[in-house]
Amino acid sequence: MKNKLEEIARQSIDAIAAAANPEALESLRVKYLGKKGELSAVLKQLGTLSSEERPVIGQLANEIRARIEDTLAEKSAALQTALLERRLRDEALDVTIPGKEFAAGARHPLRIVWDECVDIFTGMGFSVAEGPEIELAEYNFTRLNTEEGHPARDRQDTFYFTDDDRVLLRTQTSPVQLHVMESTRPPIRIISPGRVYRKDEVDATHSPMFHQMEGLVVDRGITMGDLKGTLNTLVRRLYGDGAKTRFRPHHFPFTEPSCEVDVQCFECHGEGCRVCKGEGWIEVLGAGMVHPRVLSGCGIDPDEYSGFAFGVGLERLAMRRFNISDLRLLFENDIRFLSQFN
Ligand code: 2NL
Repeated sequence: MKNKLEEIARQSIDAIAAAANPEALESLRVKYLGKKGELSAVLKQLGTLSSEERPVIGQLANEIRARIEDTLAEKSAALQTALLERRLRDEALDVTIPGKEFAAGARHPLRIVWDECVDIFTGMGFSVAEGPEIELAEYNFTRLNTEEGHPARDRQDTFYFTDDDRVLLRTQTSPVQLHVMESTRPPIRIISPGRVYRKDEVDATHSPMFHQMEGLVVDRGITMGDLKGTLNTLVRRLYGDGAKTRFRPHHFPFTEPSCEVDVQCFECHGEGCRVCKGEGWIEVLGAGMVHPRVLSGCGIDPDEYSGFAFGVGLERLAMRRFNISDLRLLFENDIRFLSQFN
């Protein structure tokens, strides 16, 4: 029995030394020291020994149990340390490695002028109104004093969805303003930036989809003076405090009177040059006093209220601001082009 005990001691201590992880160690503890383990199996036979042998073997068994327990504890501590060292090594953070570079995005040039116009007008108390790009011809044309048969409604120029020419892609953002006039009482001060569509062939200055920002003010006693003051502010914020403007008579069906607003050429100061094509002036936007028929069509009494409205093309604004010669560059999403505007 003594031999058997020493055999268990030797085997278990070798096995513990070879254990690779805490789980293996635990199963060795069960195998040698557990209730059904090898040491218990030997101790169960103590009764078969003589009364002289029993205490000697019993003492030896206890010593061996203690030795195995110590060995297990030592090995357990060693495994924990090794595990910790391994984790420290594997999860080490090298704070000297340079950070990963990532490219910061830049706003699209159109978005830059869009945001700028929104800033200028919200600063003057305007709200931003948006609406659907699919509209009724009723709102895109008829209620804007543009009757059936008017050249602007031509199928050559407008994307109609239906054969009866009732539903279309809006050609201007004015329908948004009509919806606002129908649903709210004056005073109204809104701008409506957004996409508009016209059946144009693509070239350096035309695209079937482009962006417009219209504005509308309706209240008691609104005059051409309010129009001029507001649009002069816009032009000076866009082109600098010294910018000179010119309000030139024009015609739009939805305003009366109507005008186009020019800014004096910033390149030649009115002398005439390549930038202004010899004109000395550069056209910026169209505007006018809202036609009384447009007001009454929205349930606003033109005897009580008056208003002004205007429309700006955002592509043209961006092209001039950033000296972009071909409009197509704005829609090709070439990152080499877009990353230049920051
Ligand atoms: C341009 C300039 C313009 C308007 C748009 C407008 C909107 C309503 C009533 C009256 Cl709801 N007018 N918008 C007015 C004048 C000019 O756009 O060059 N358009 C072709």
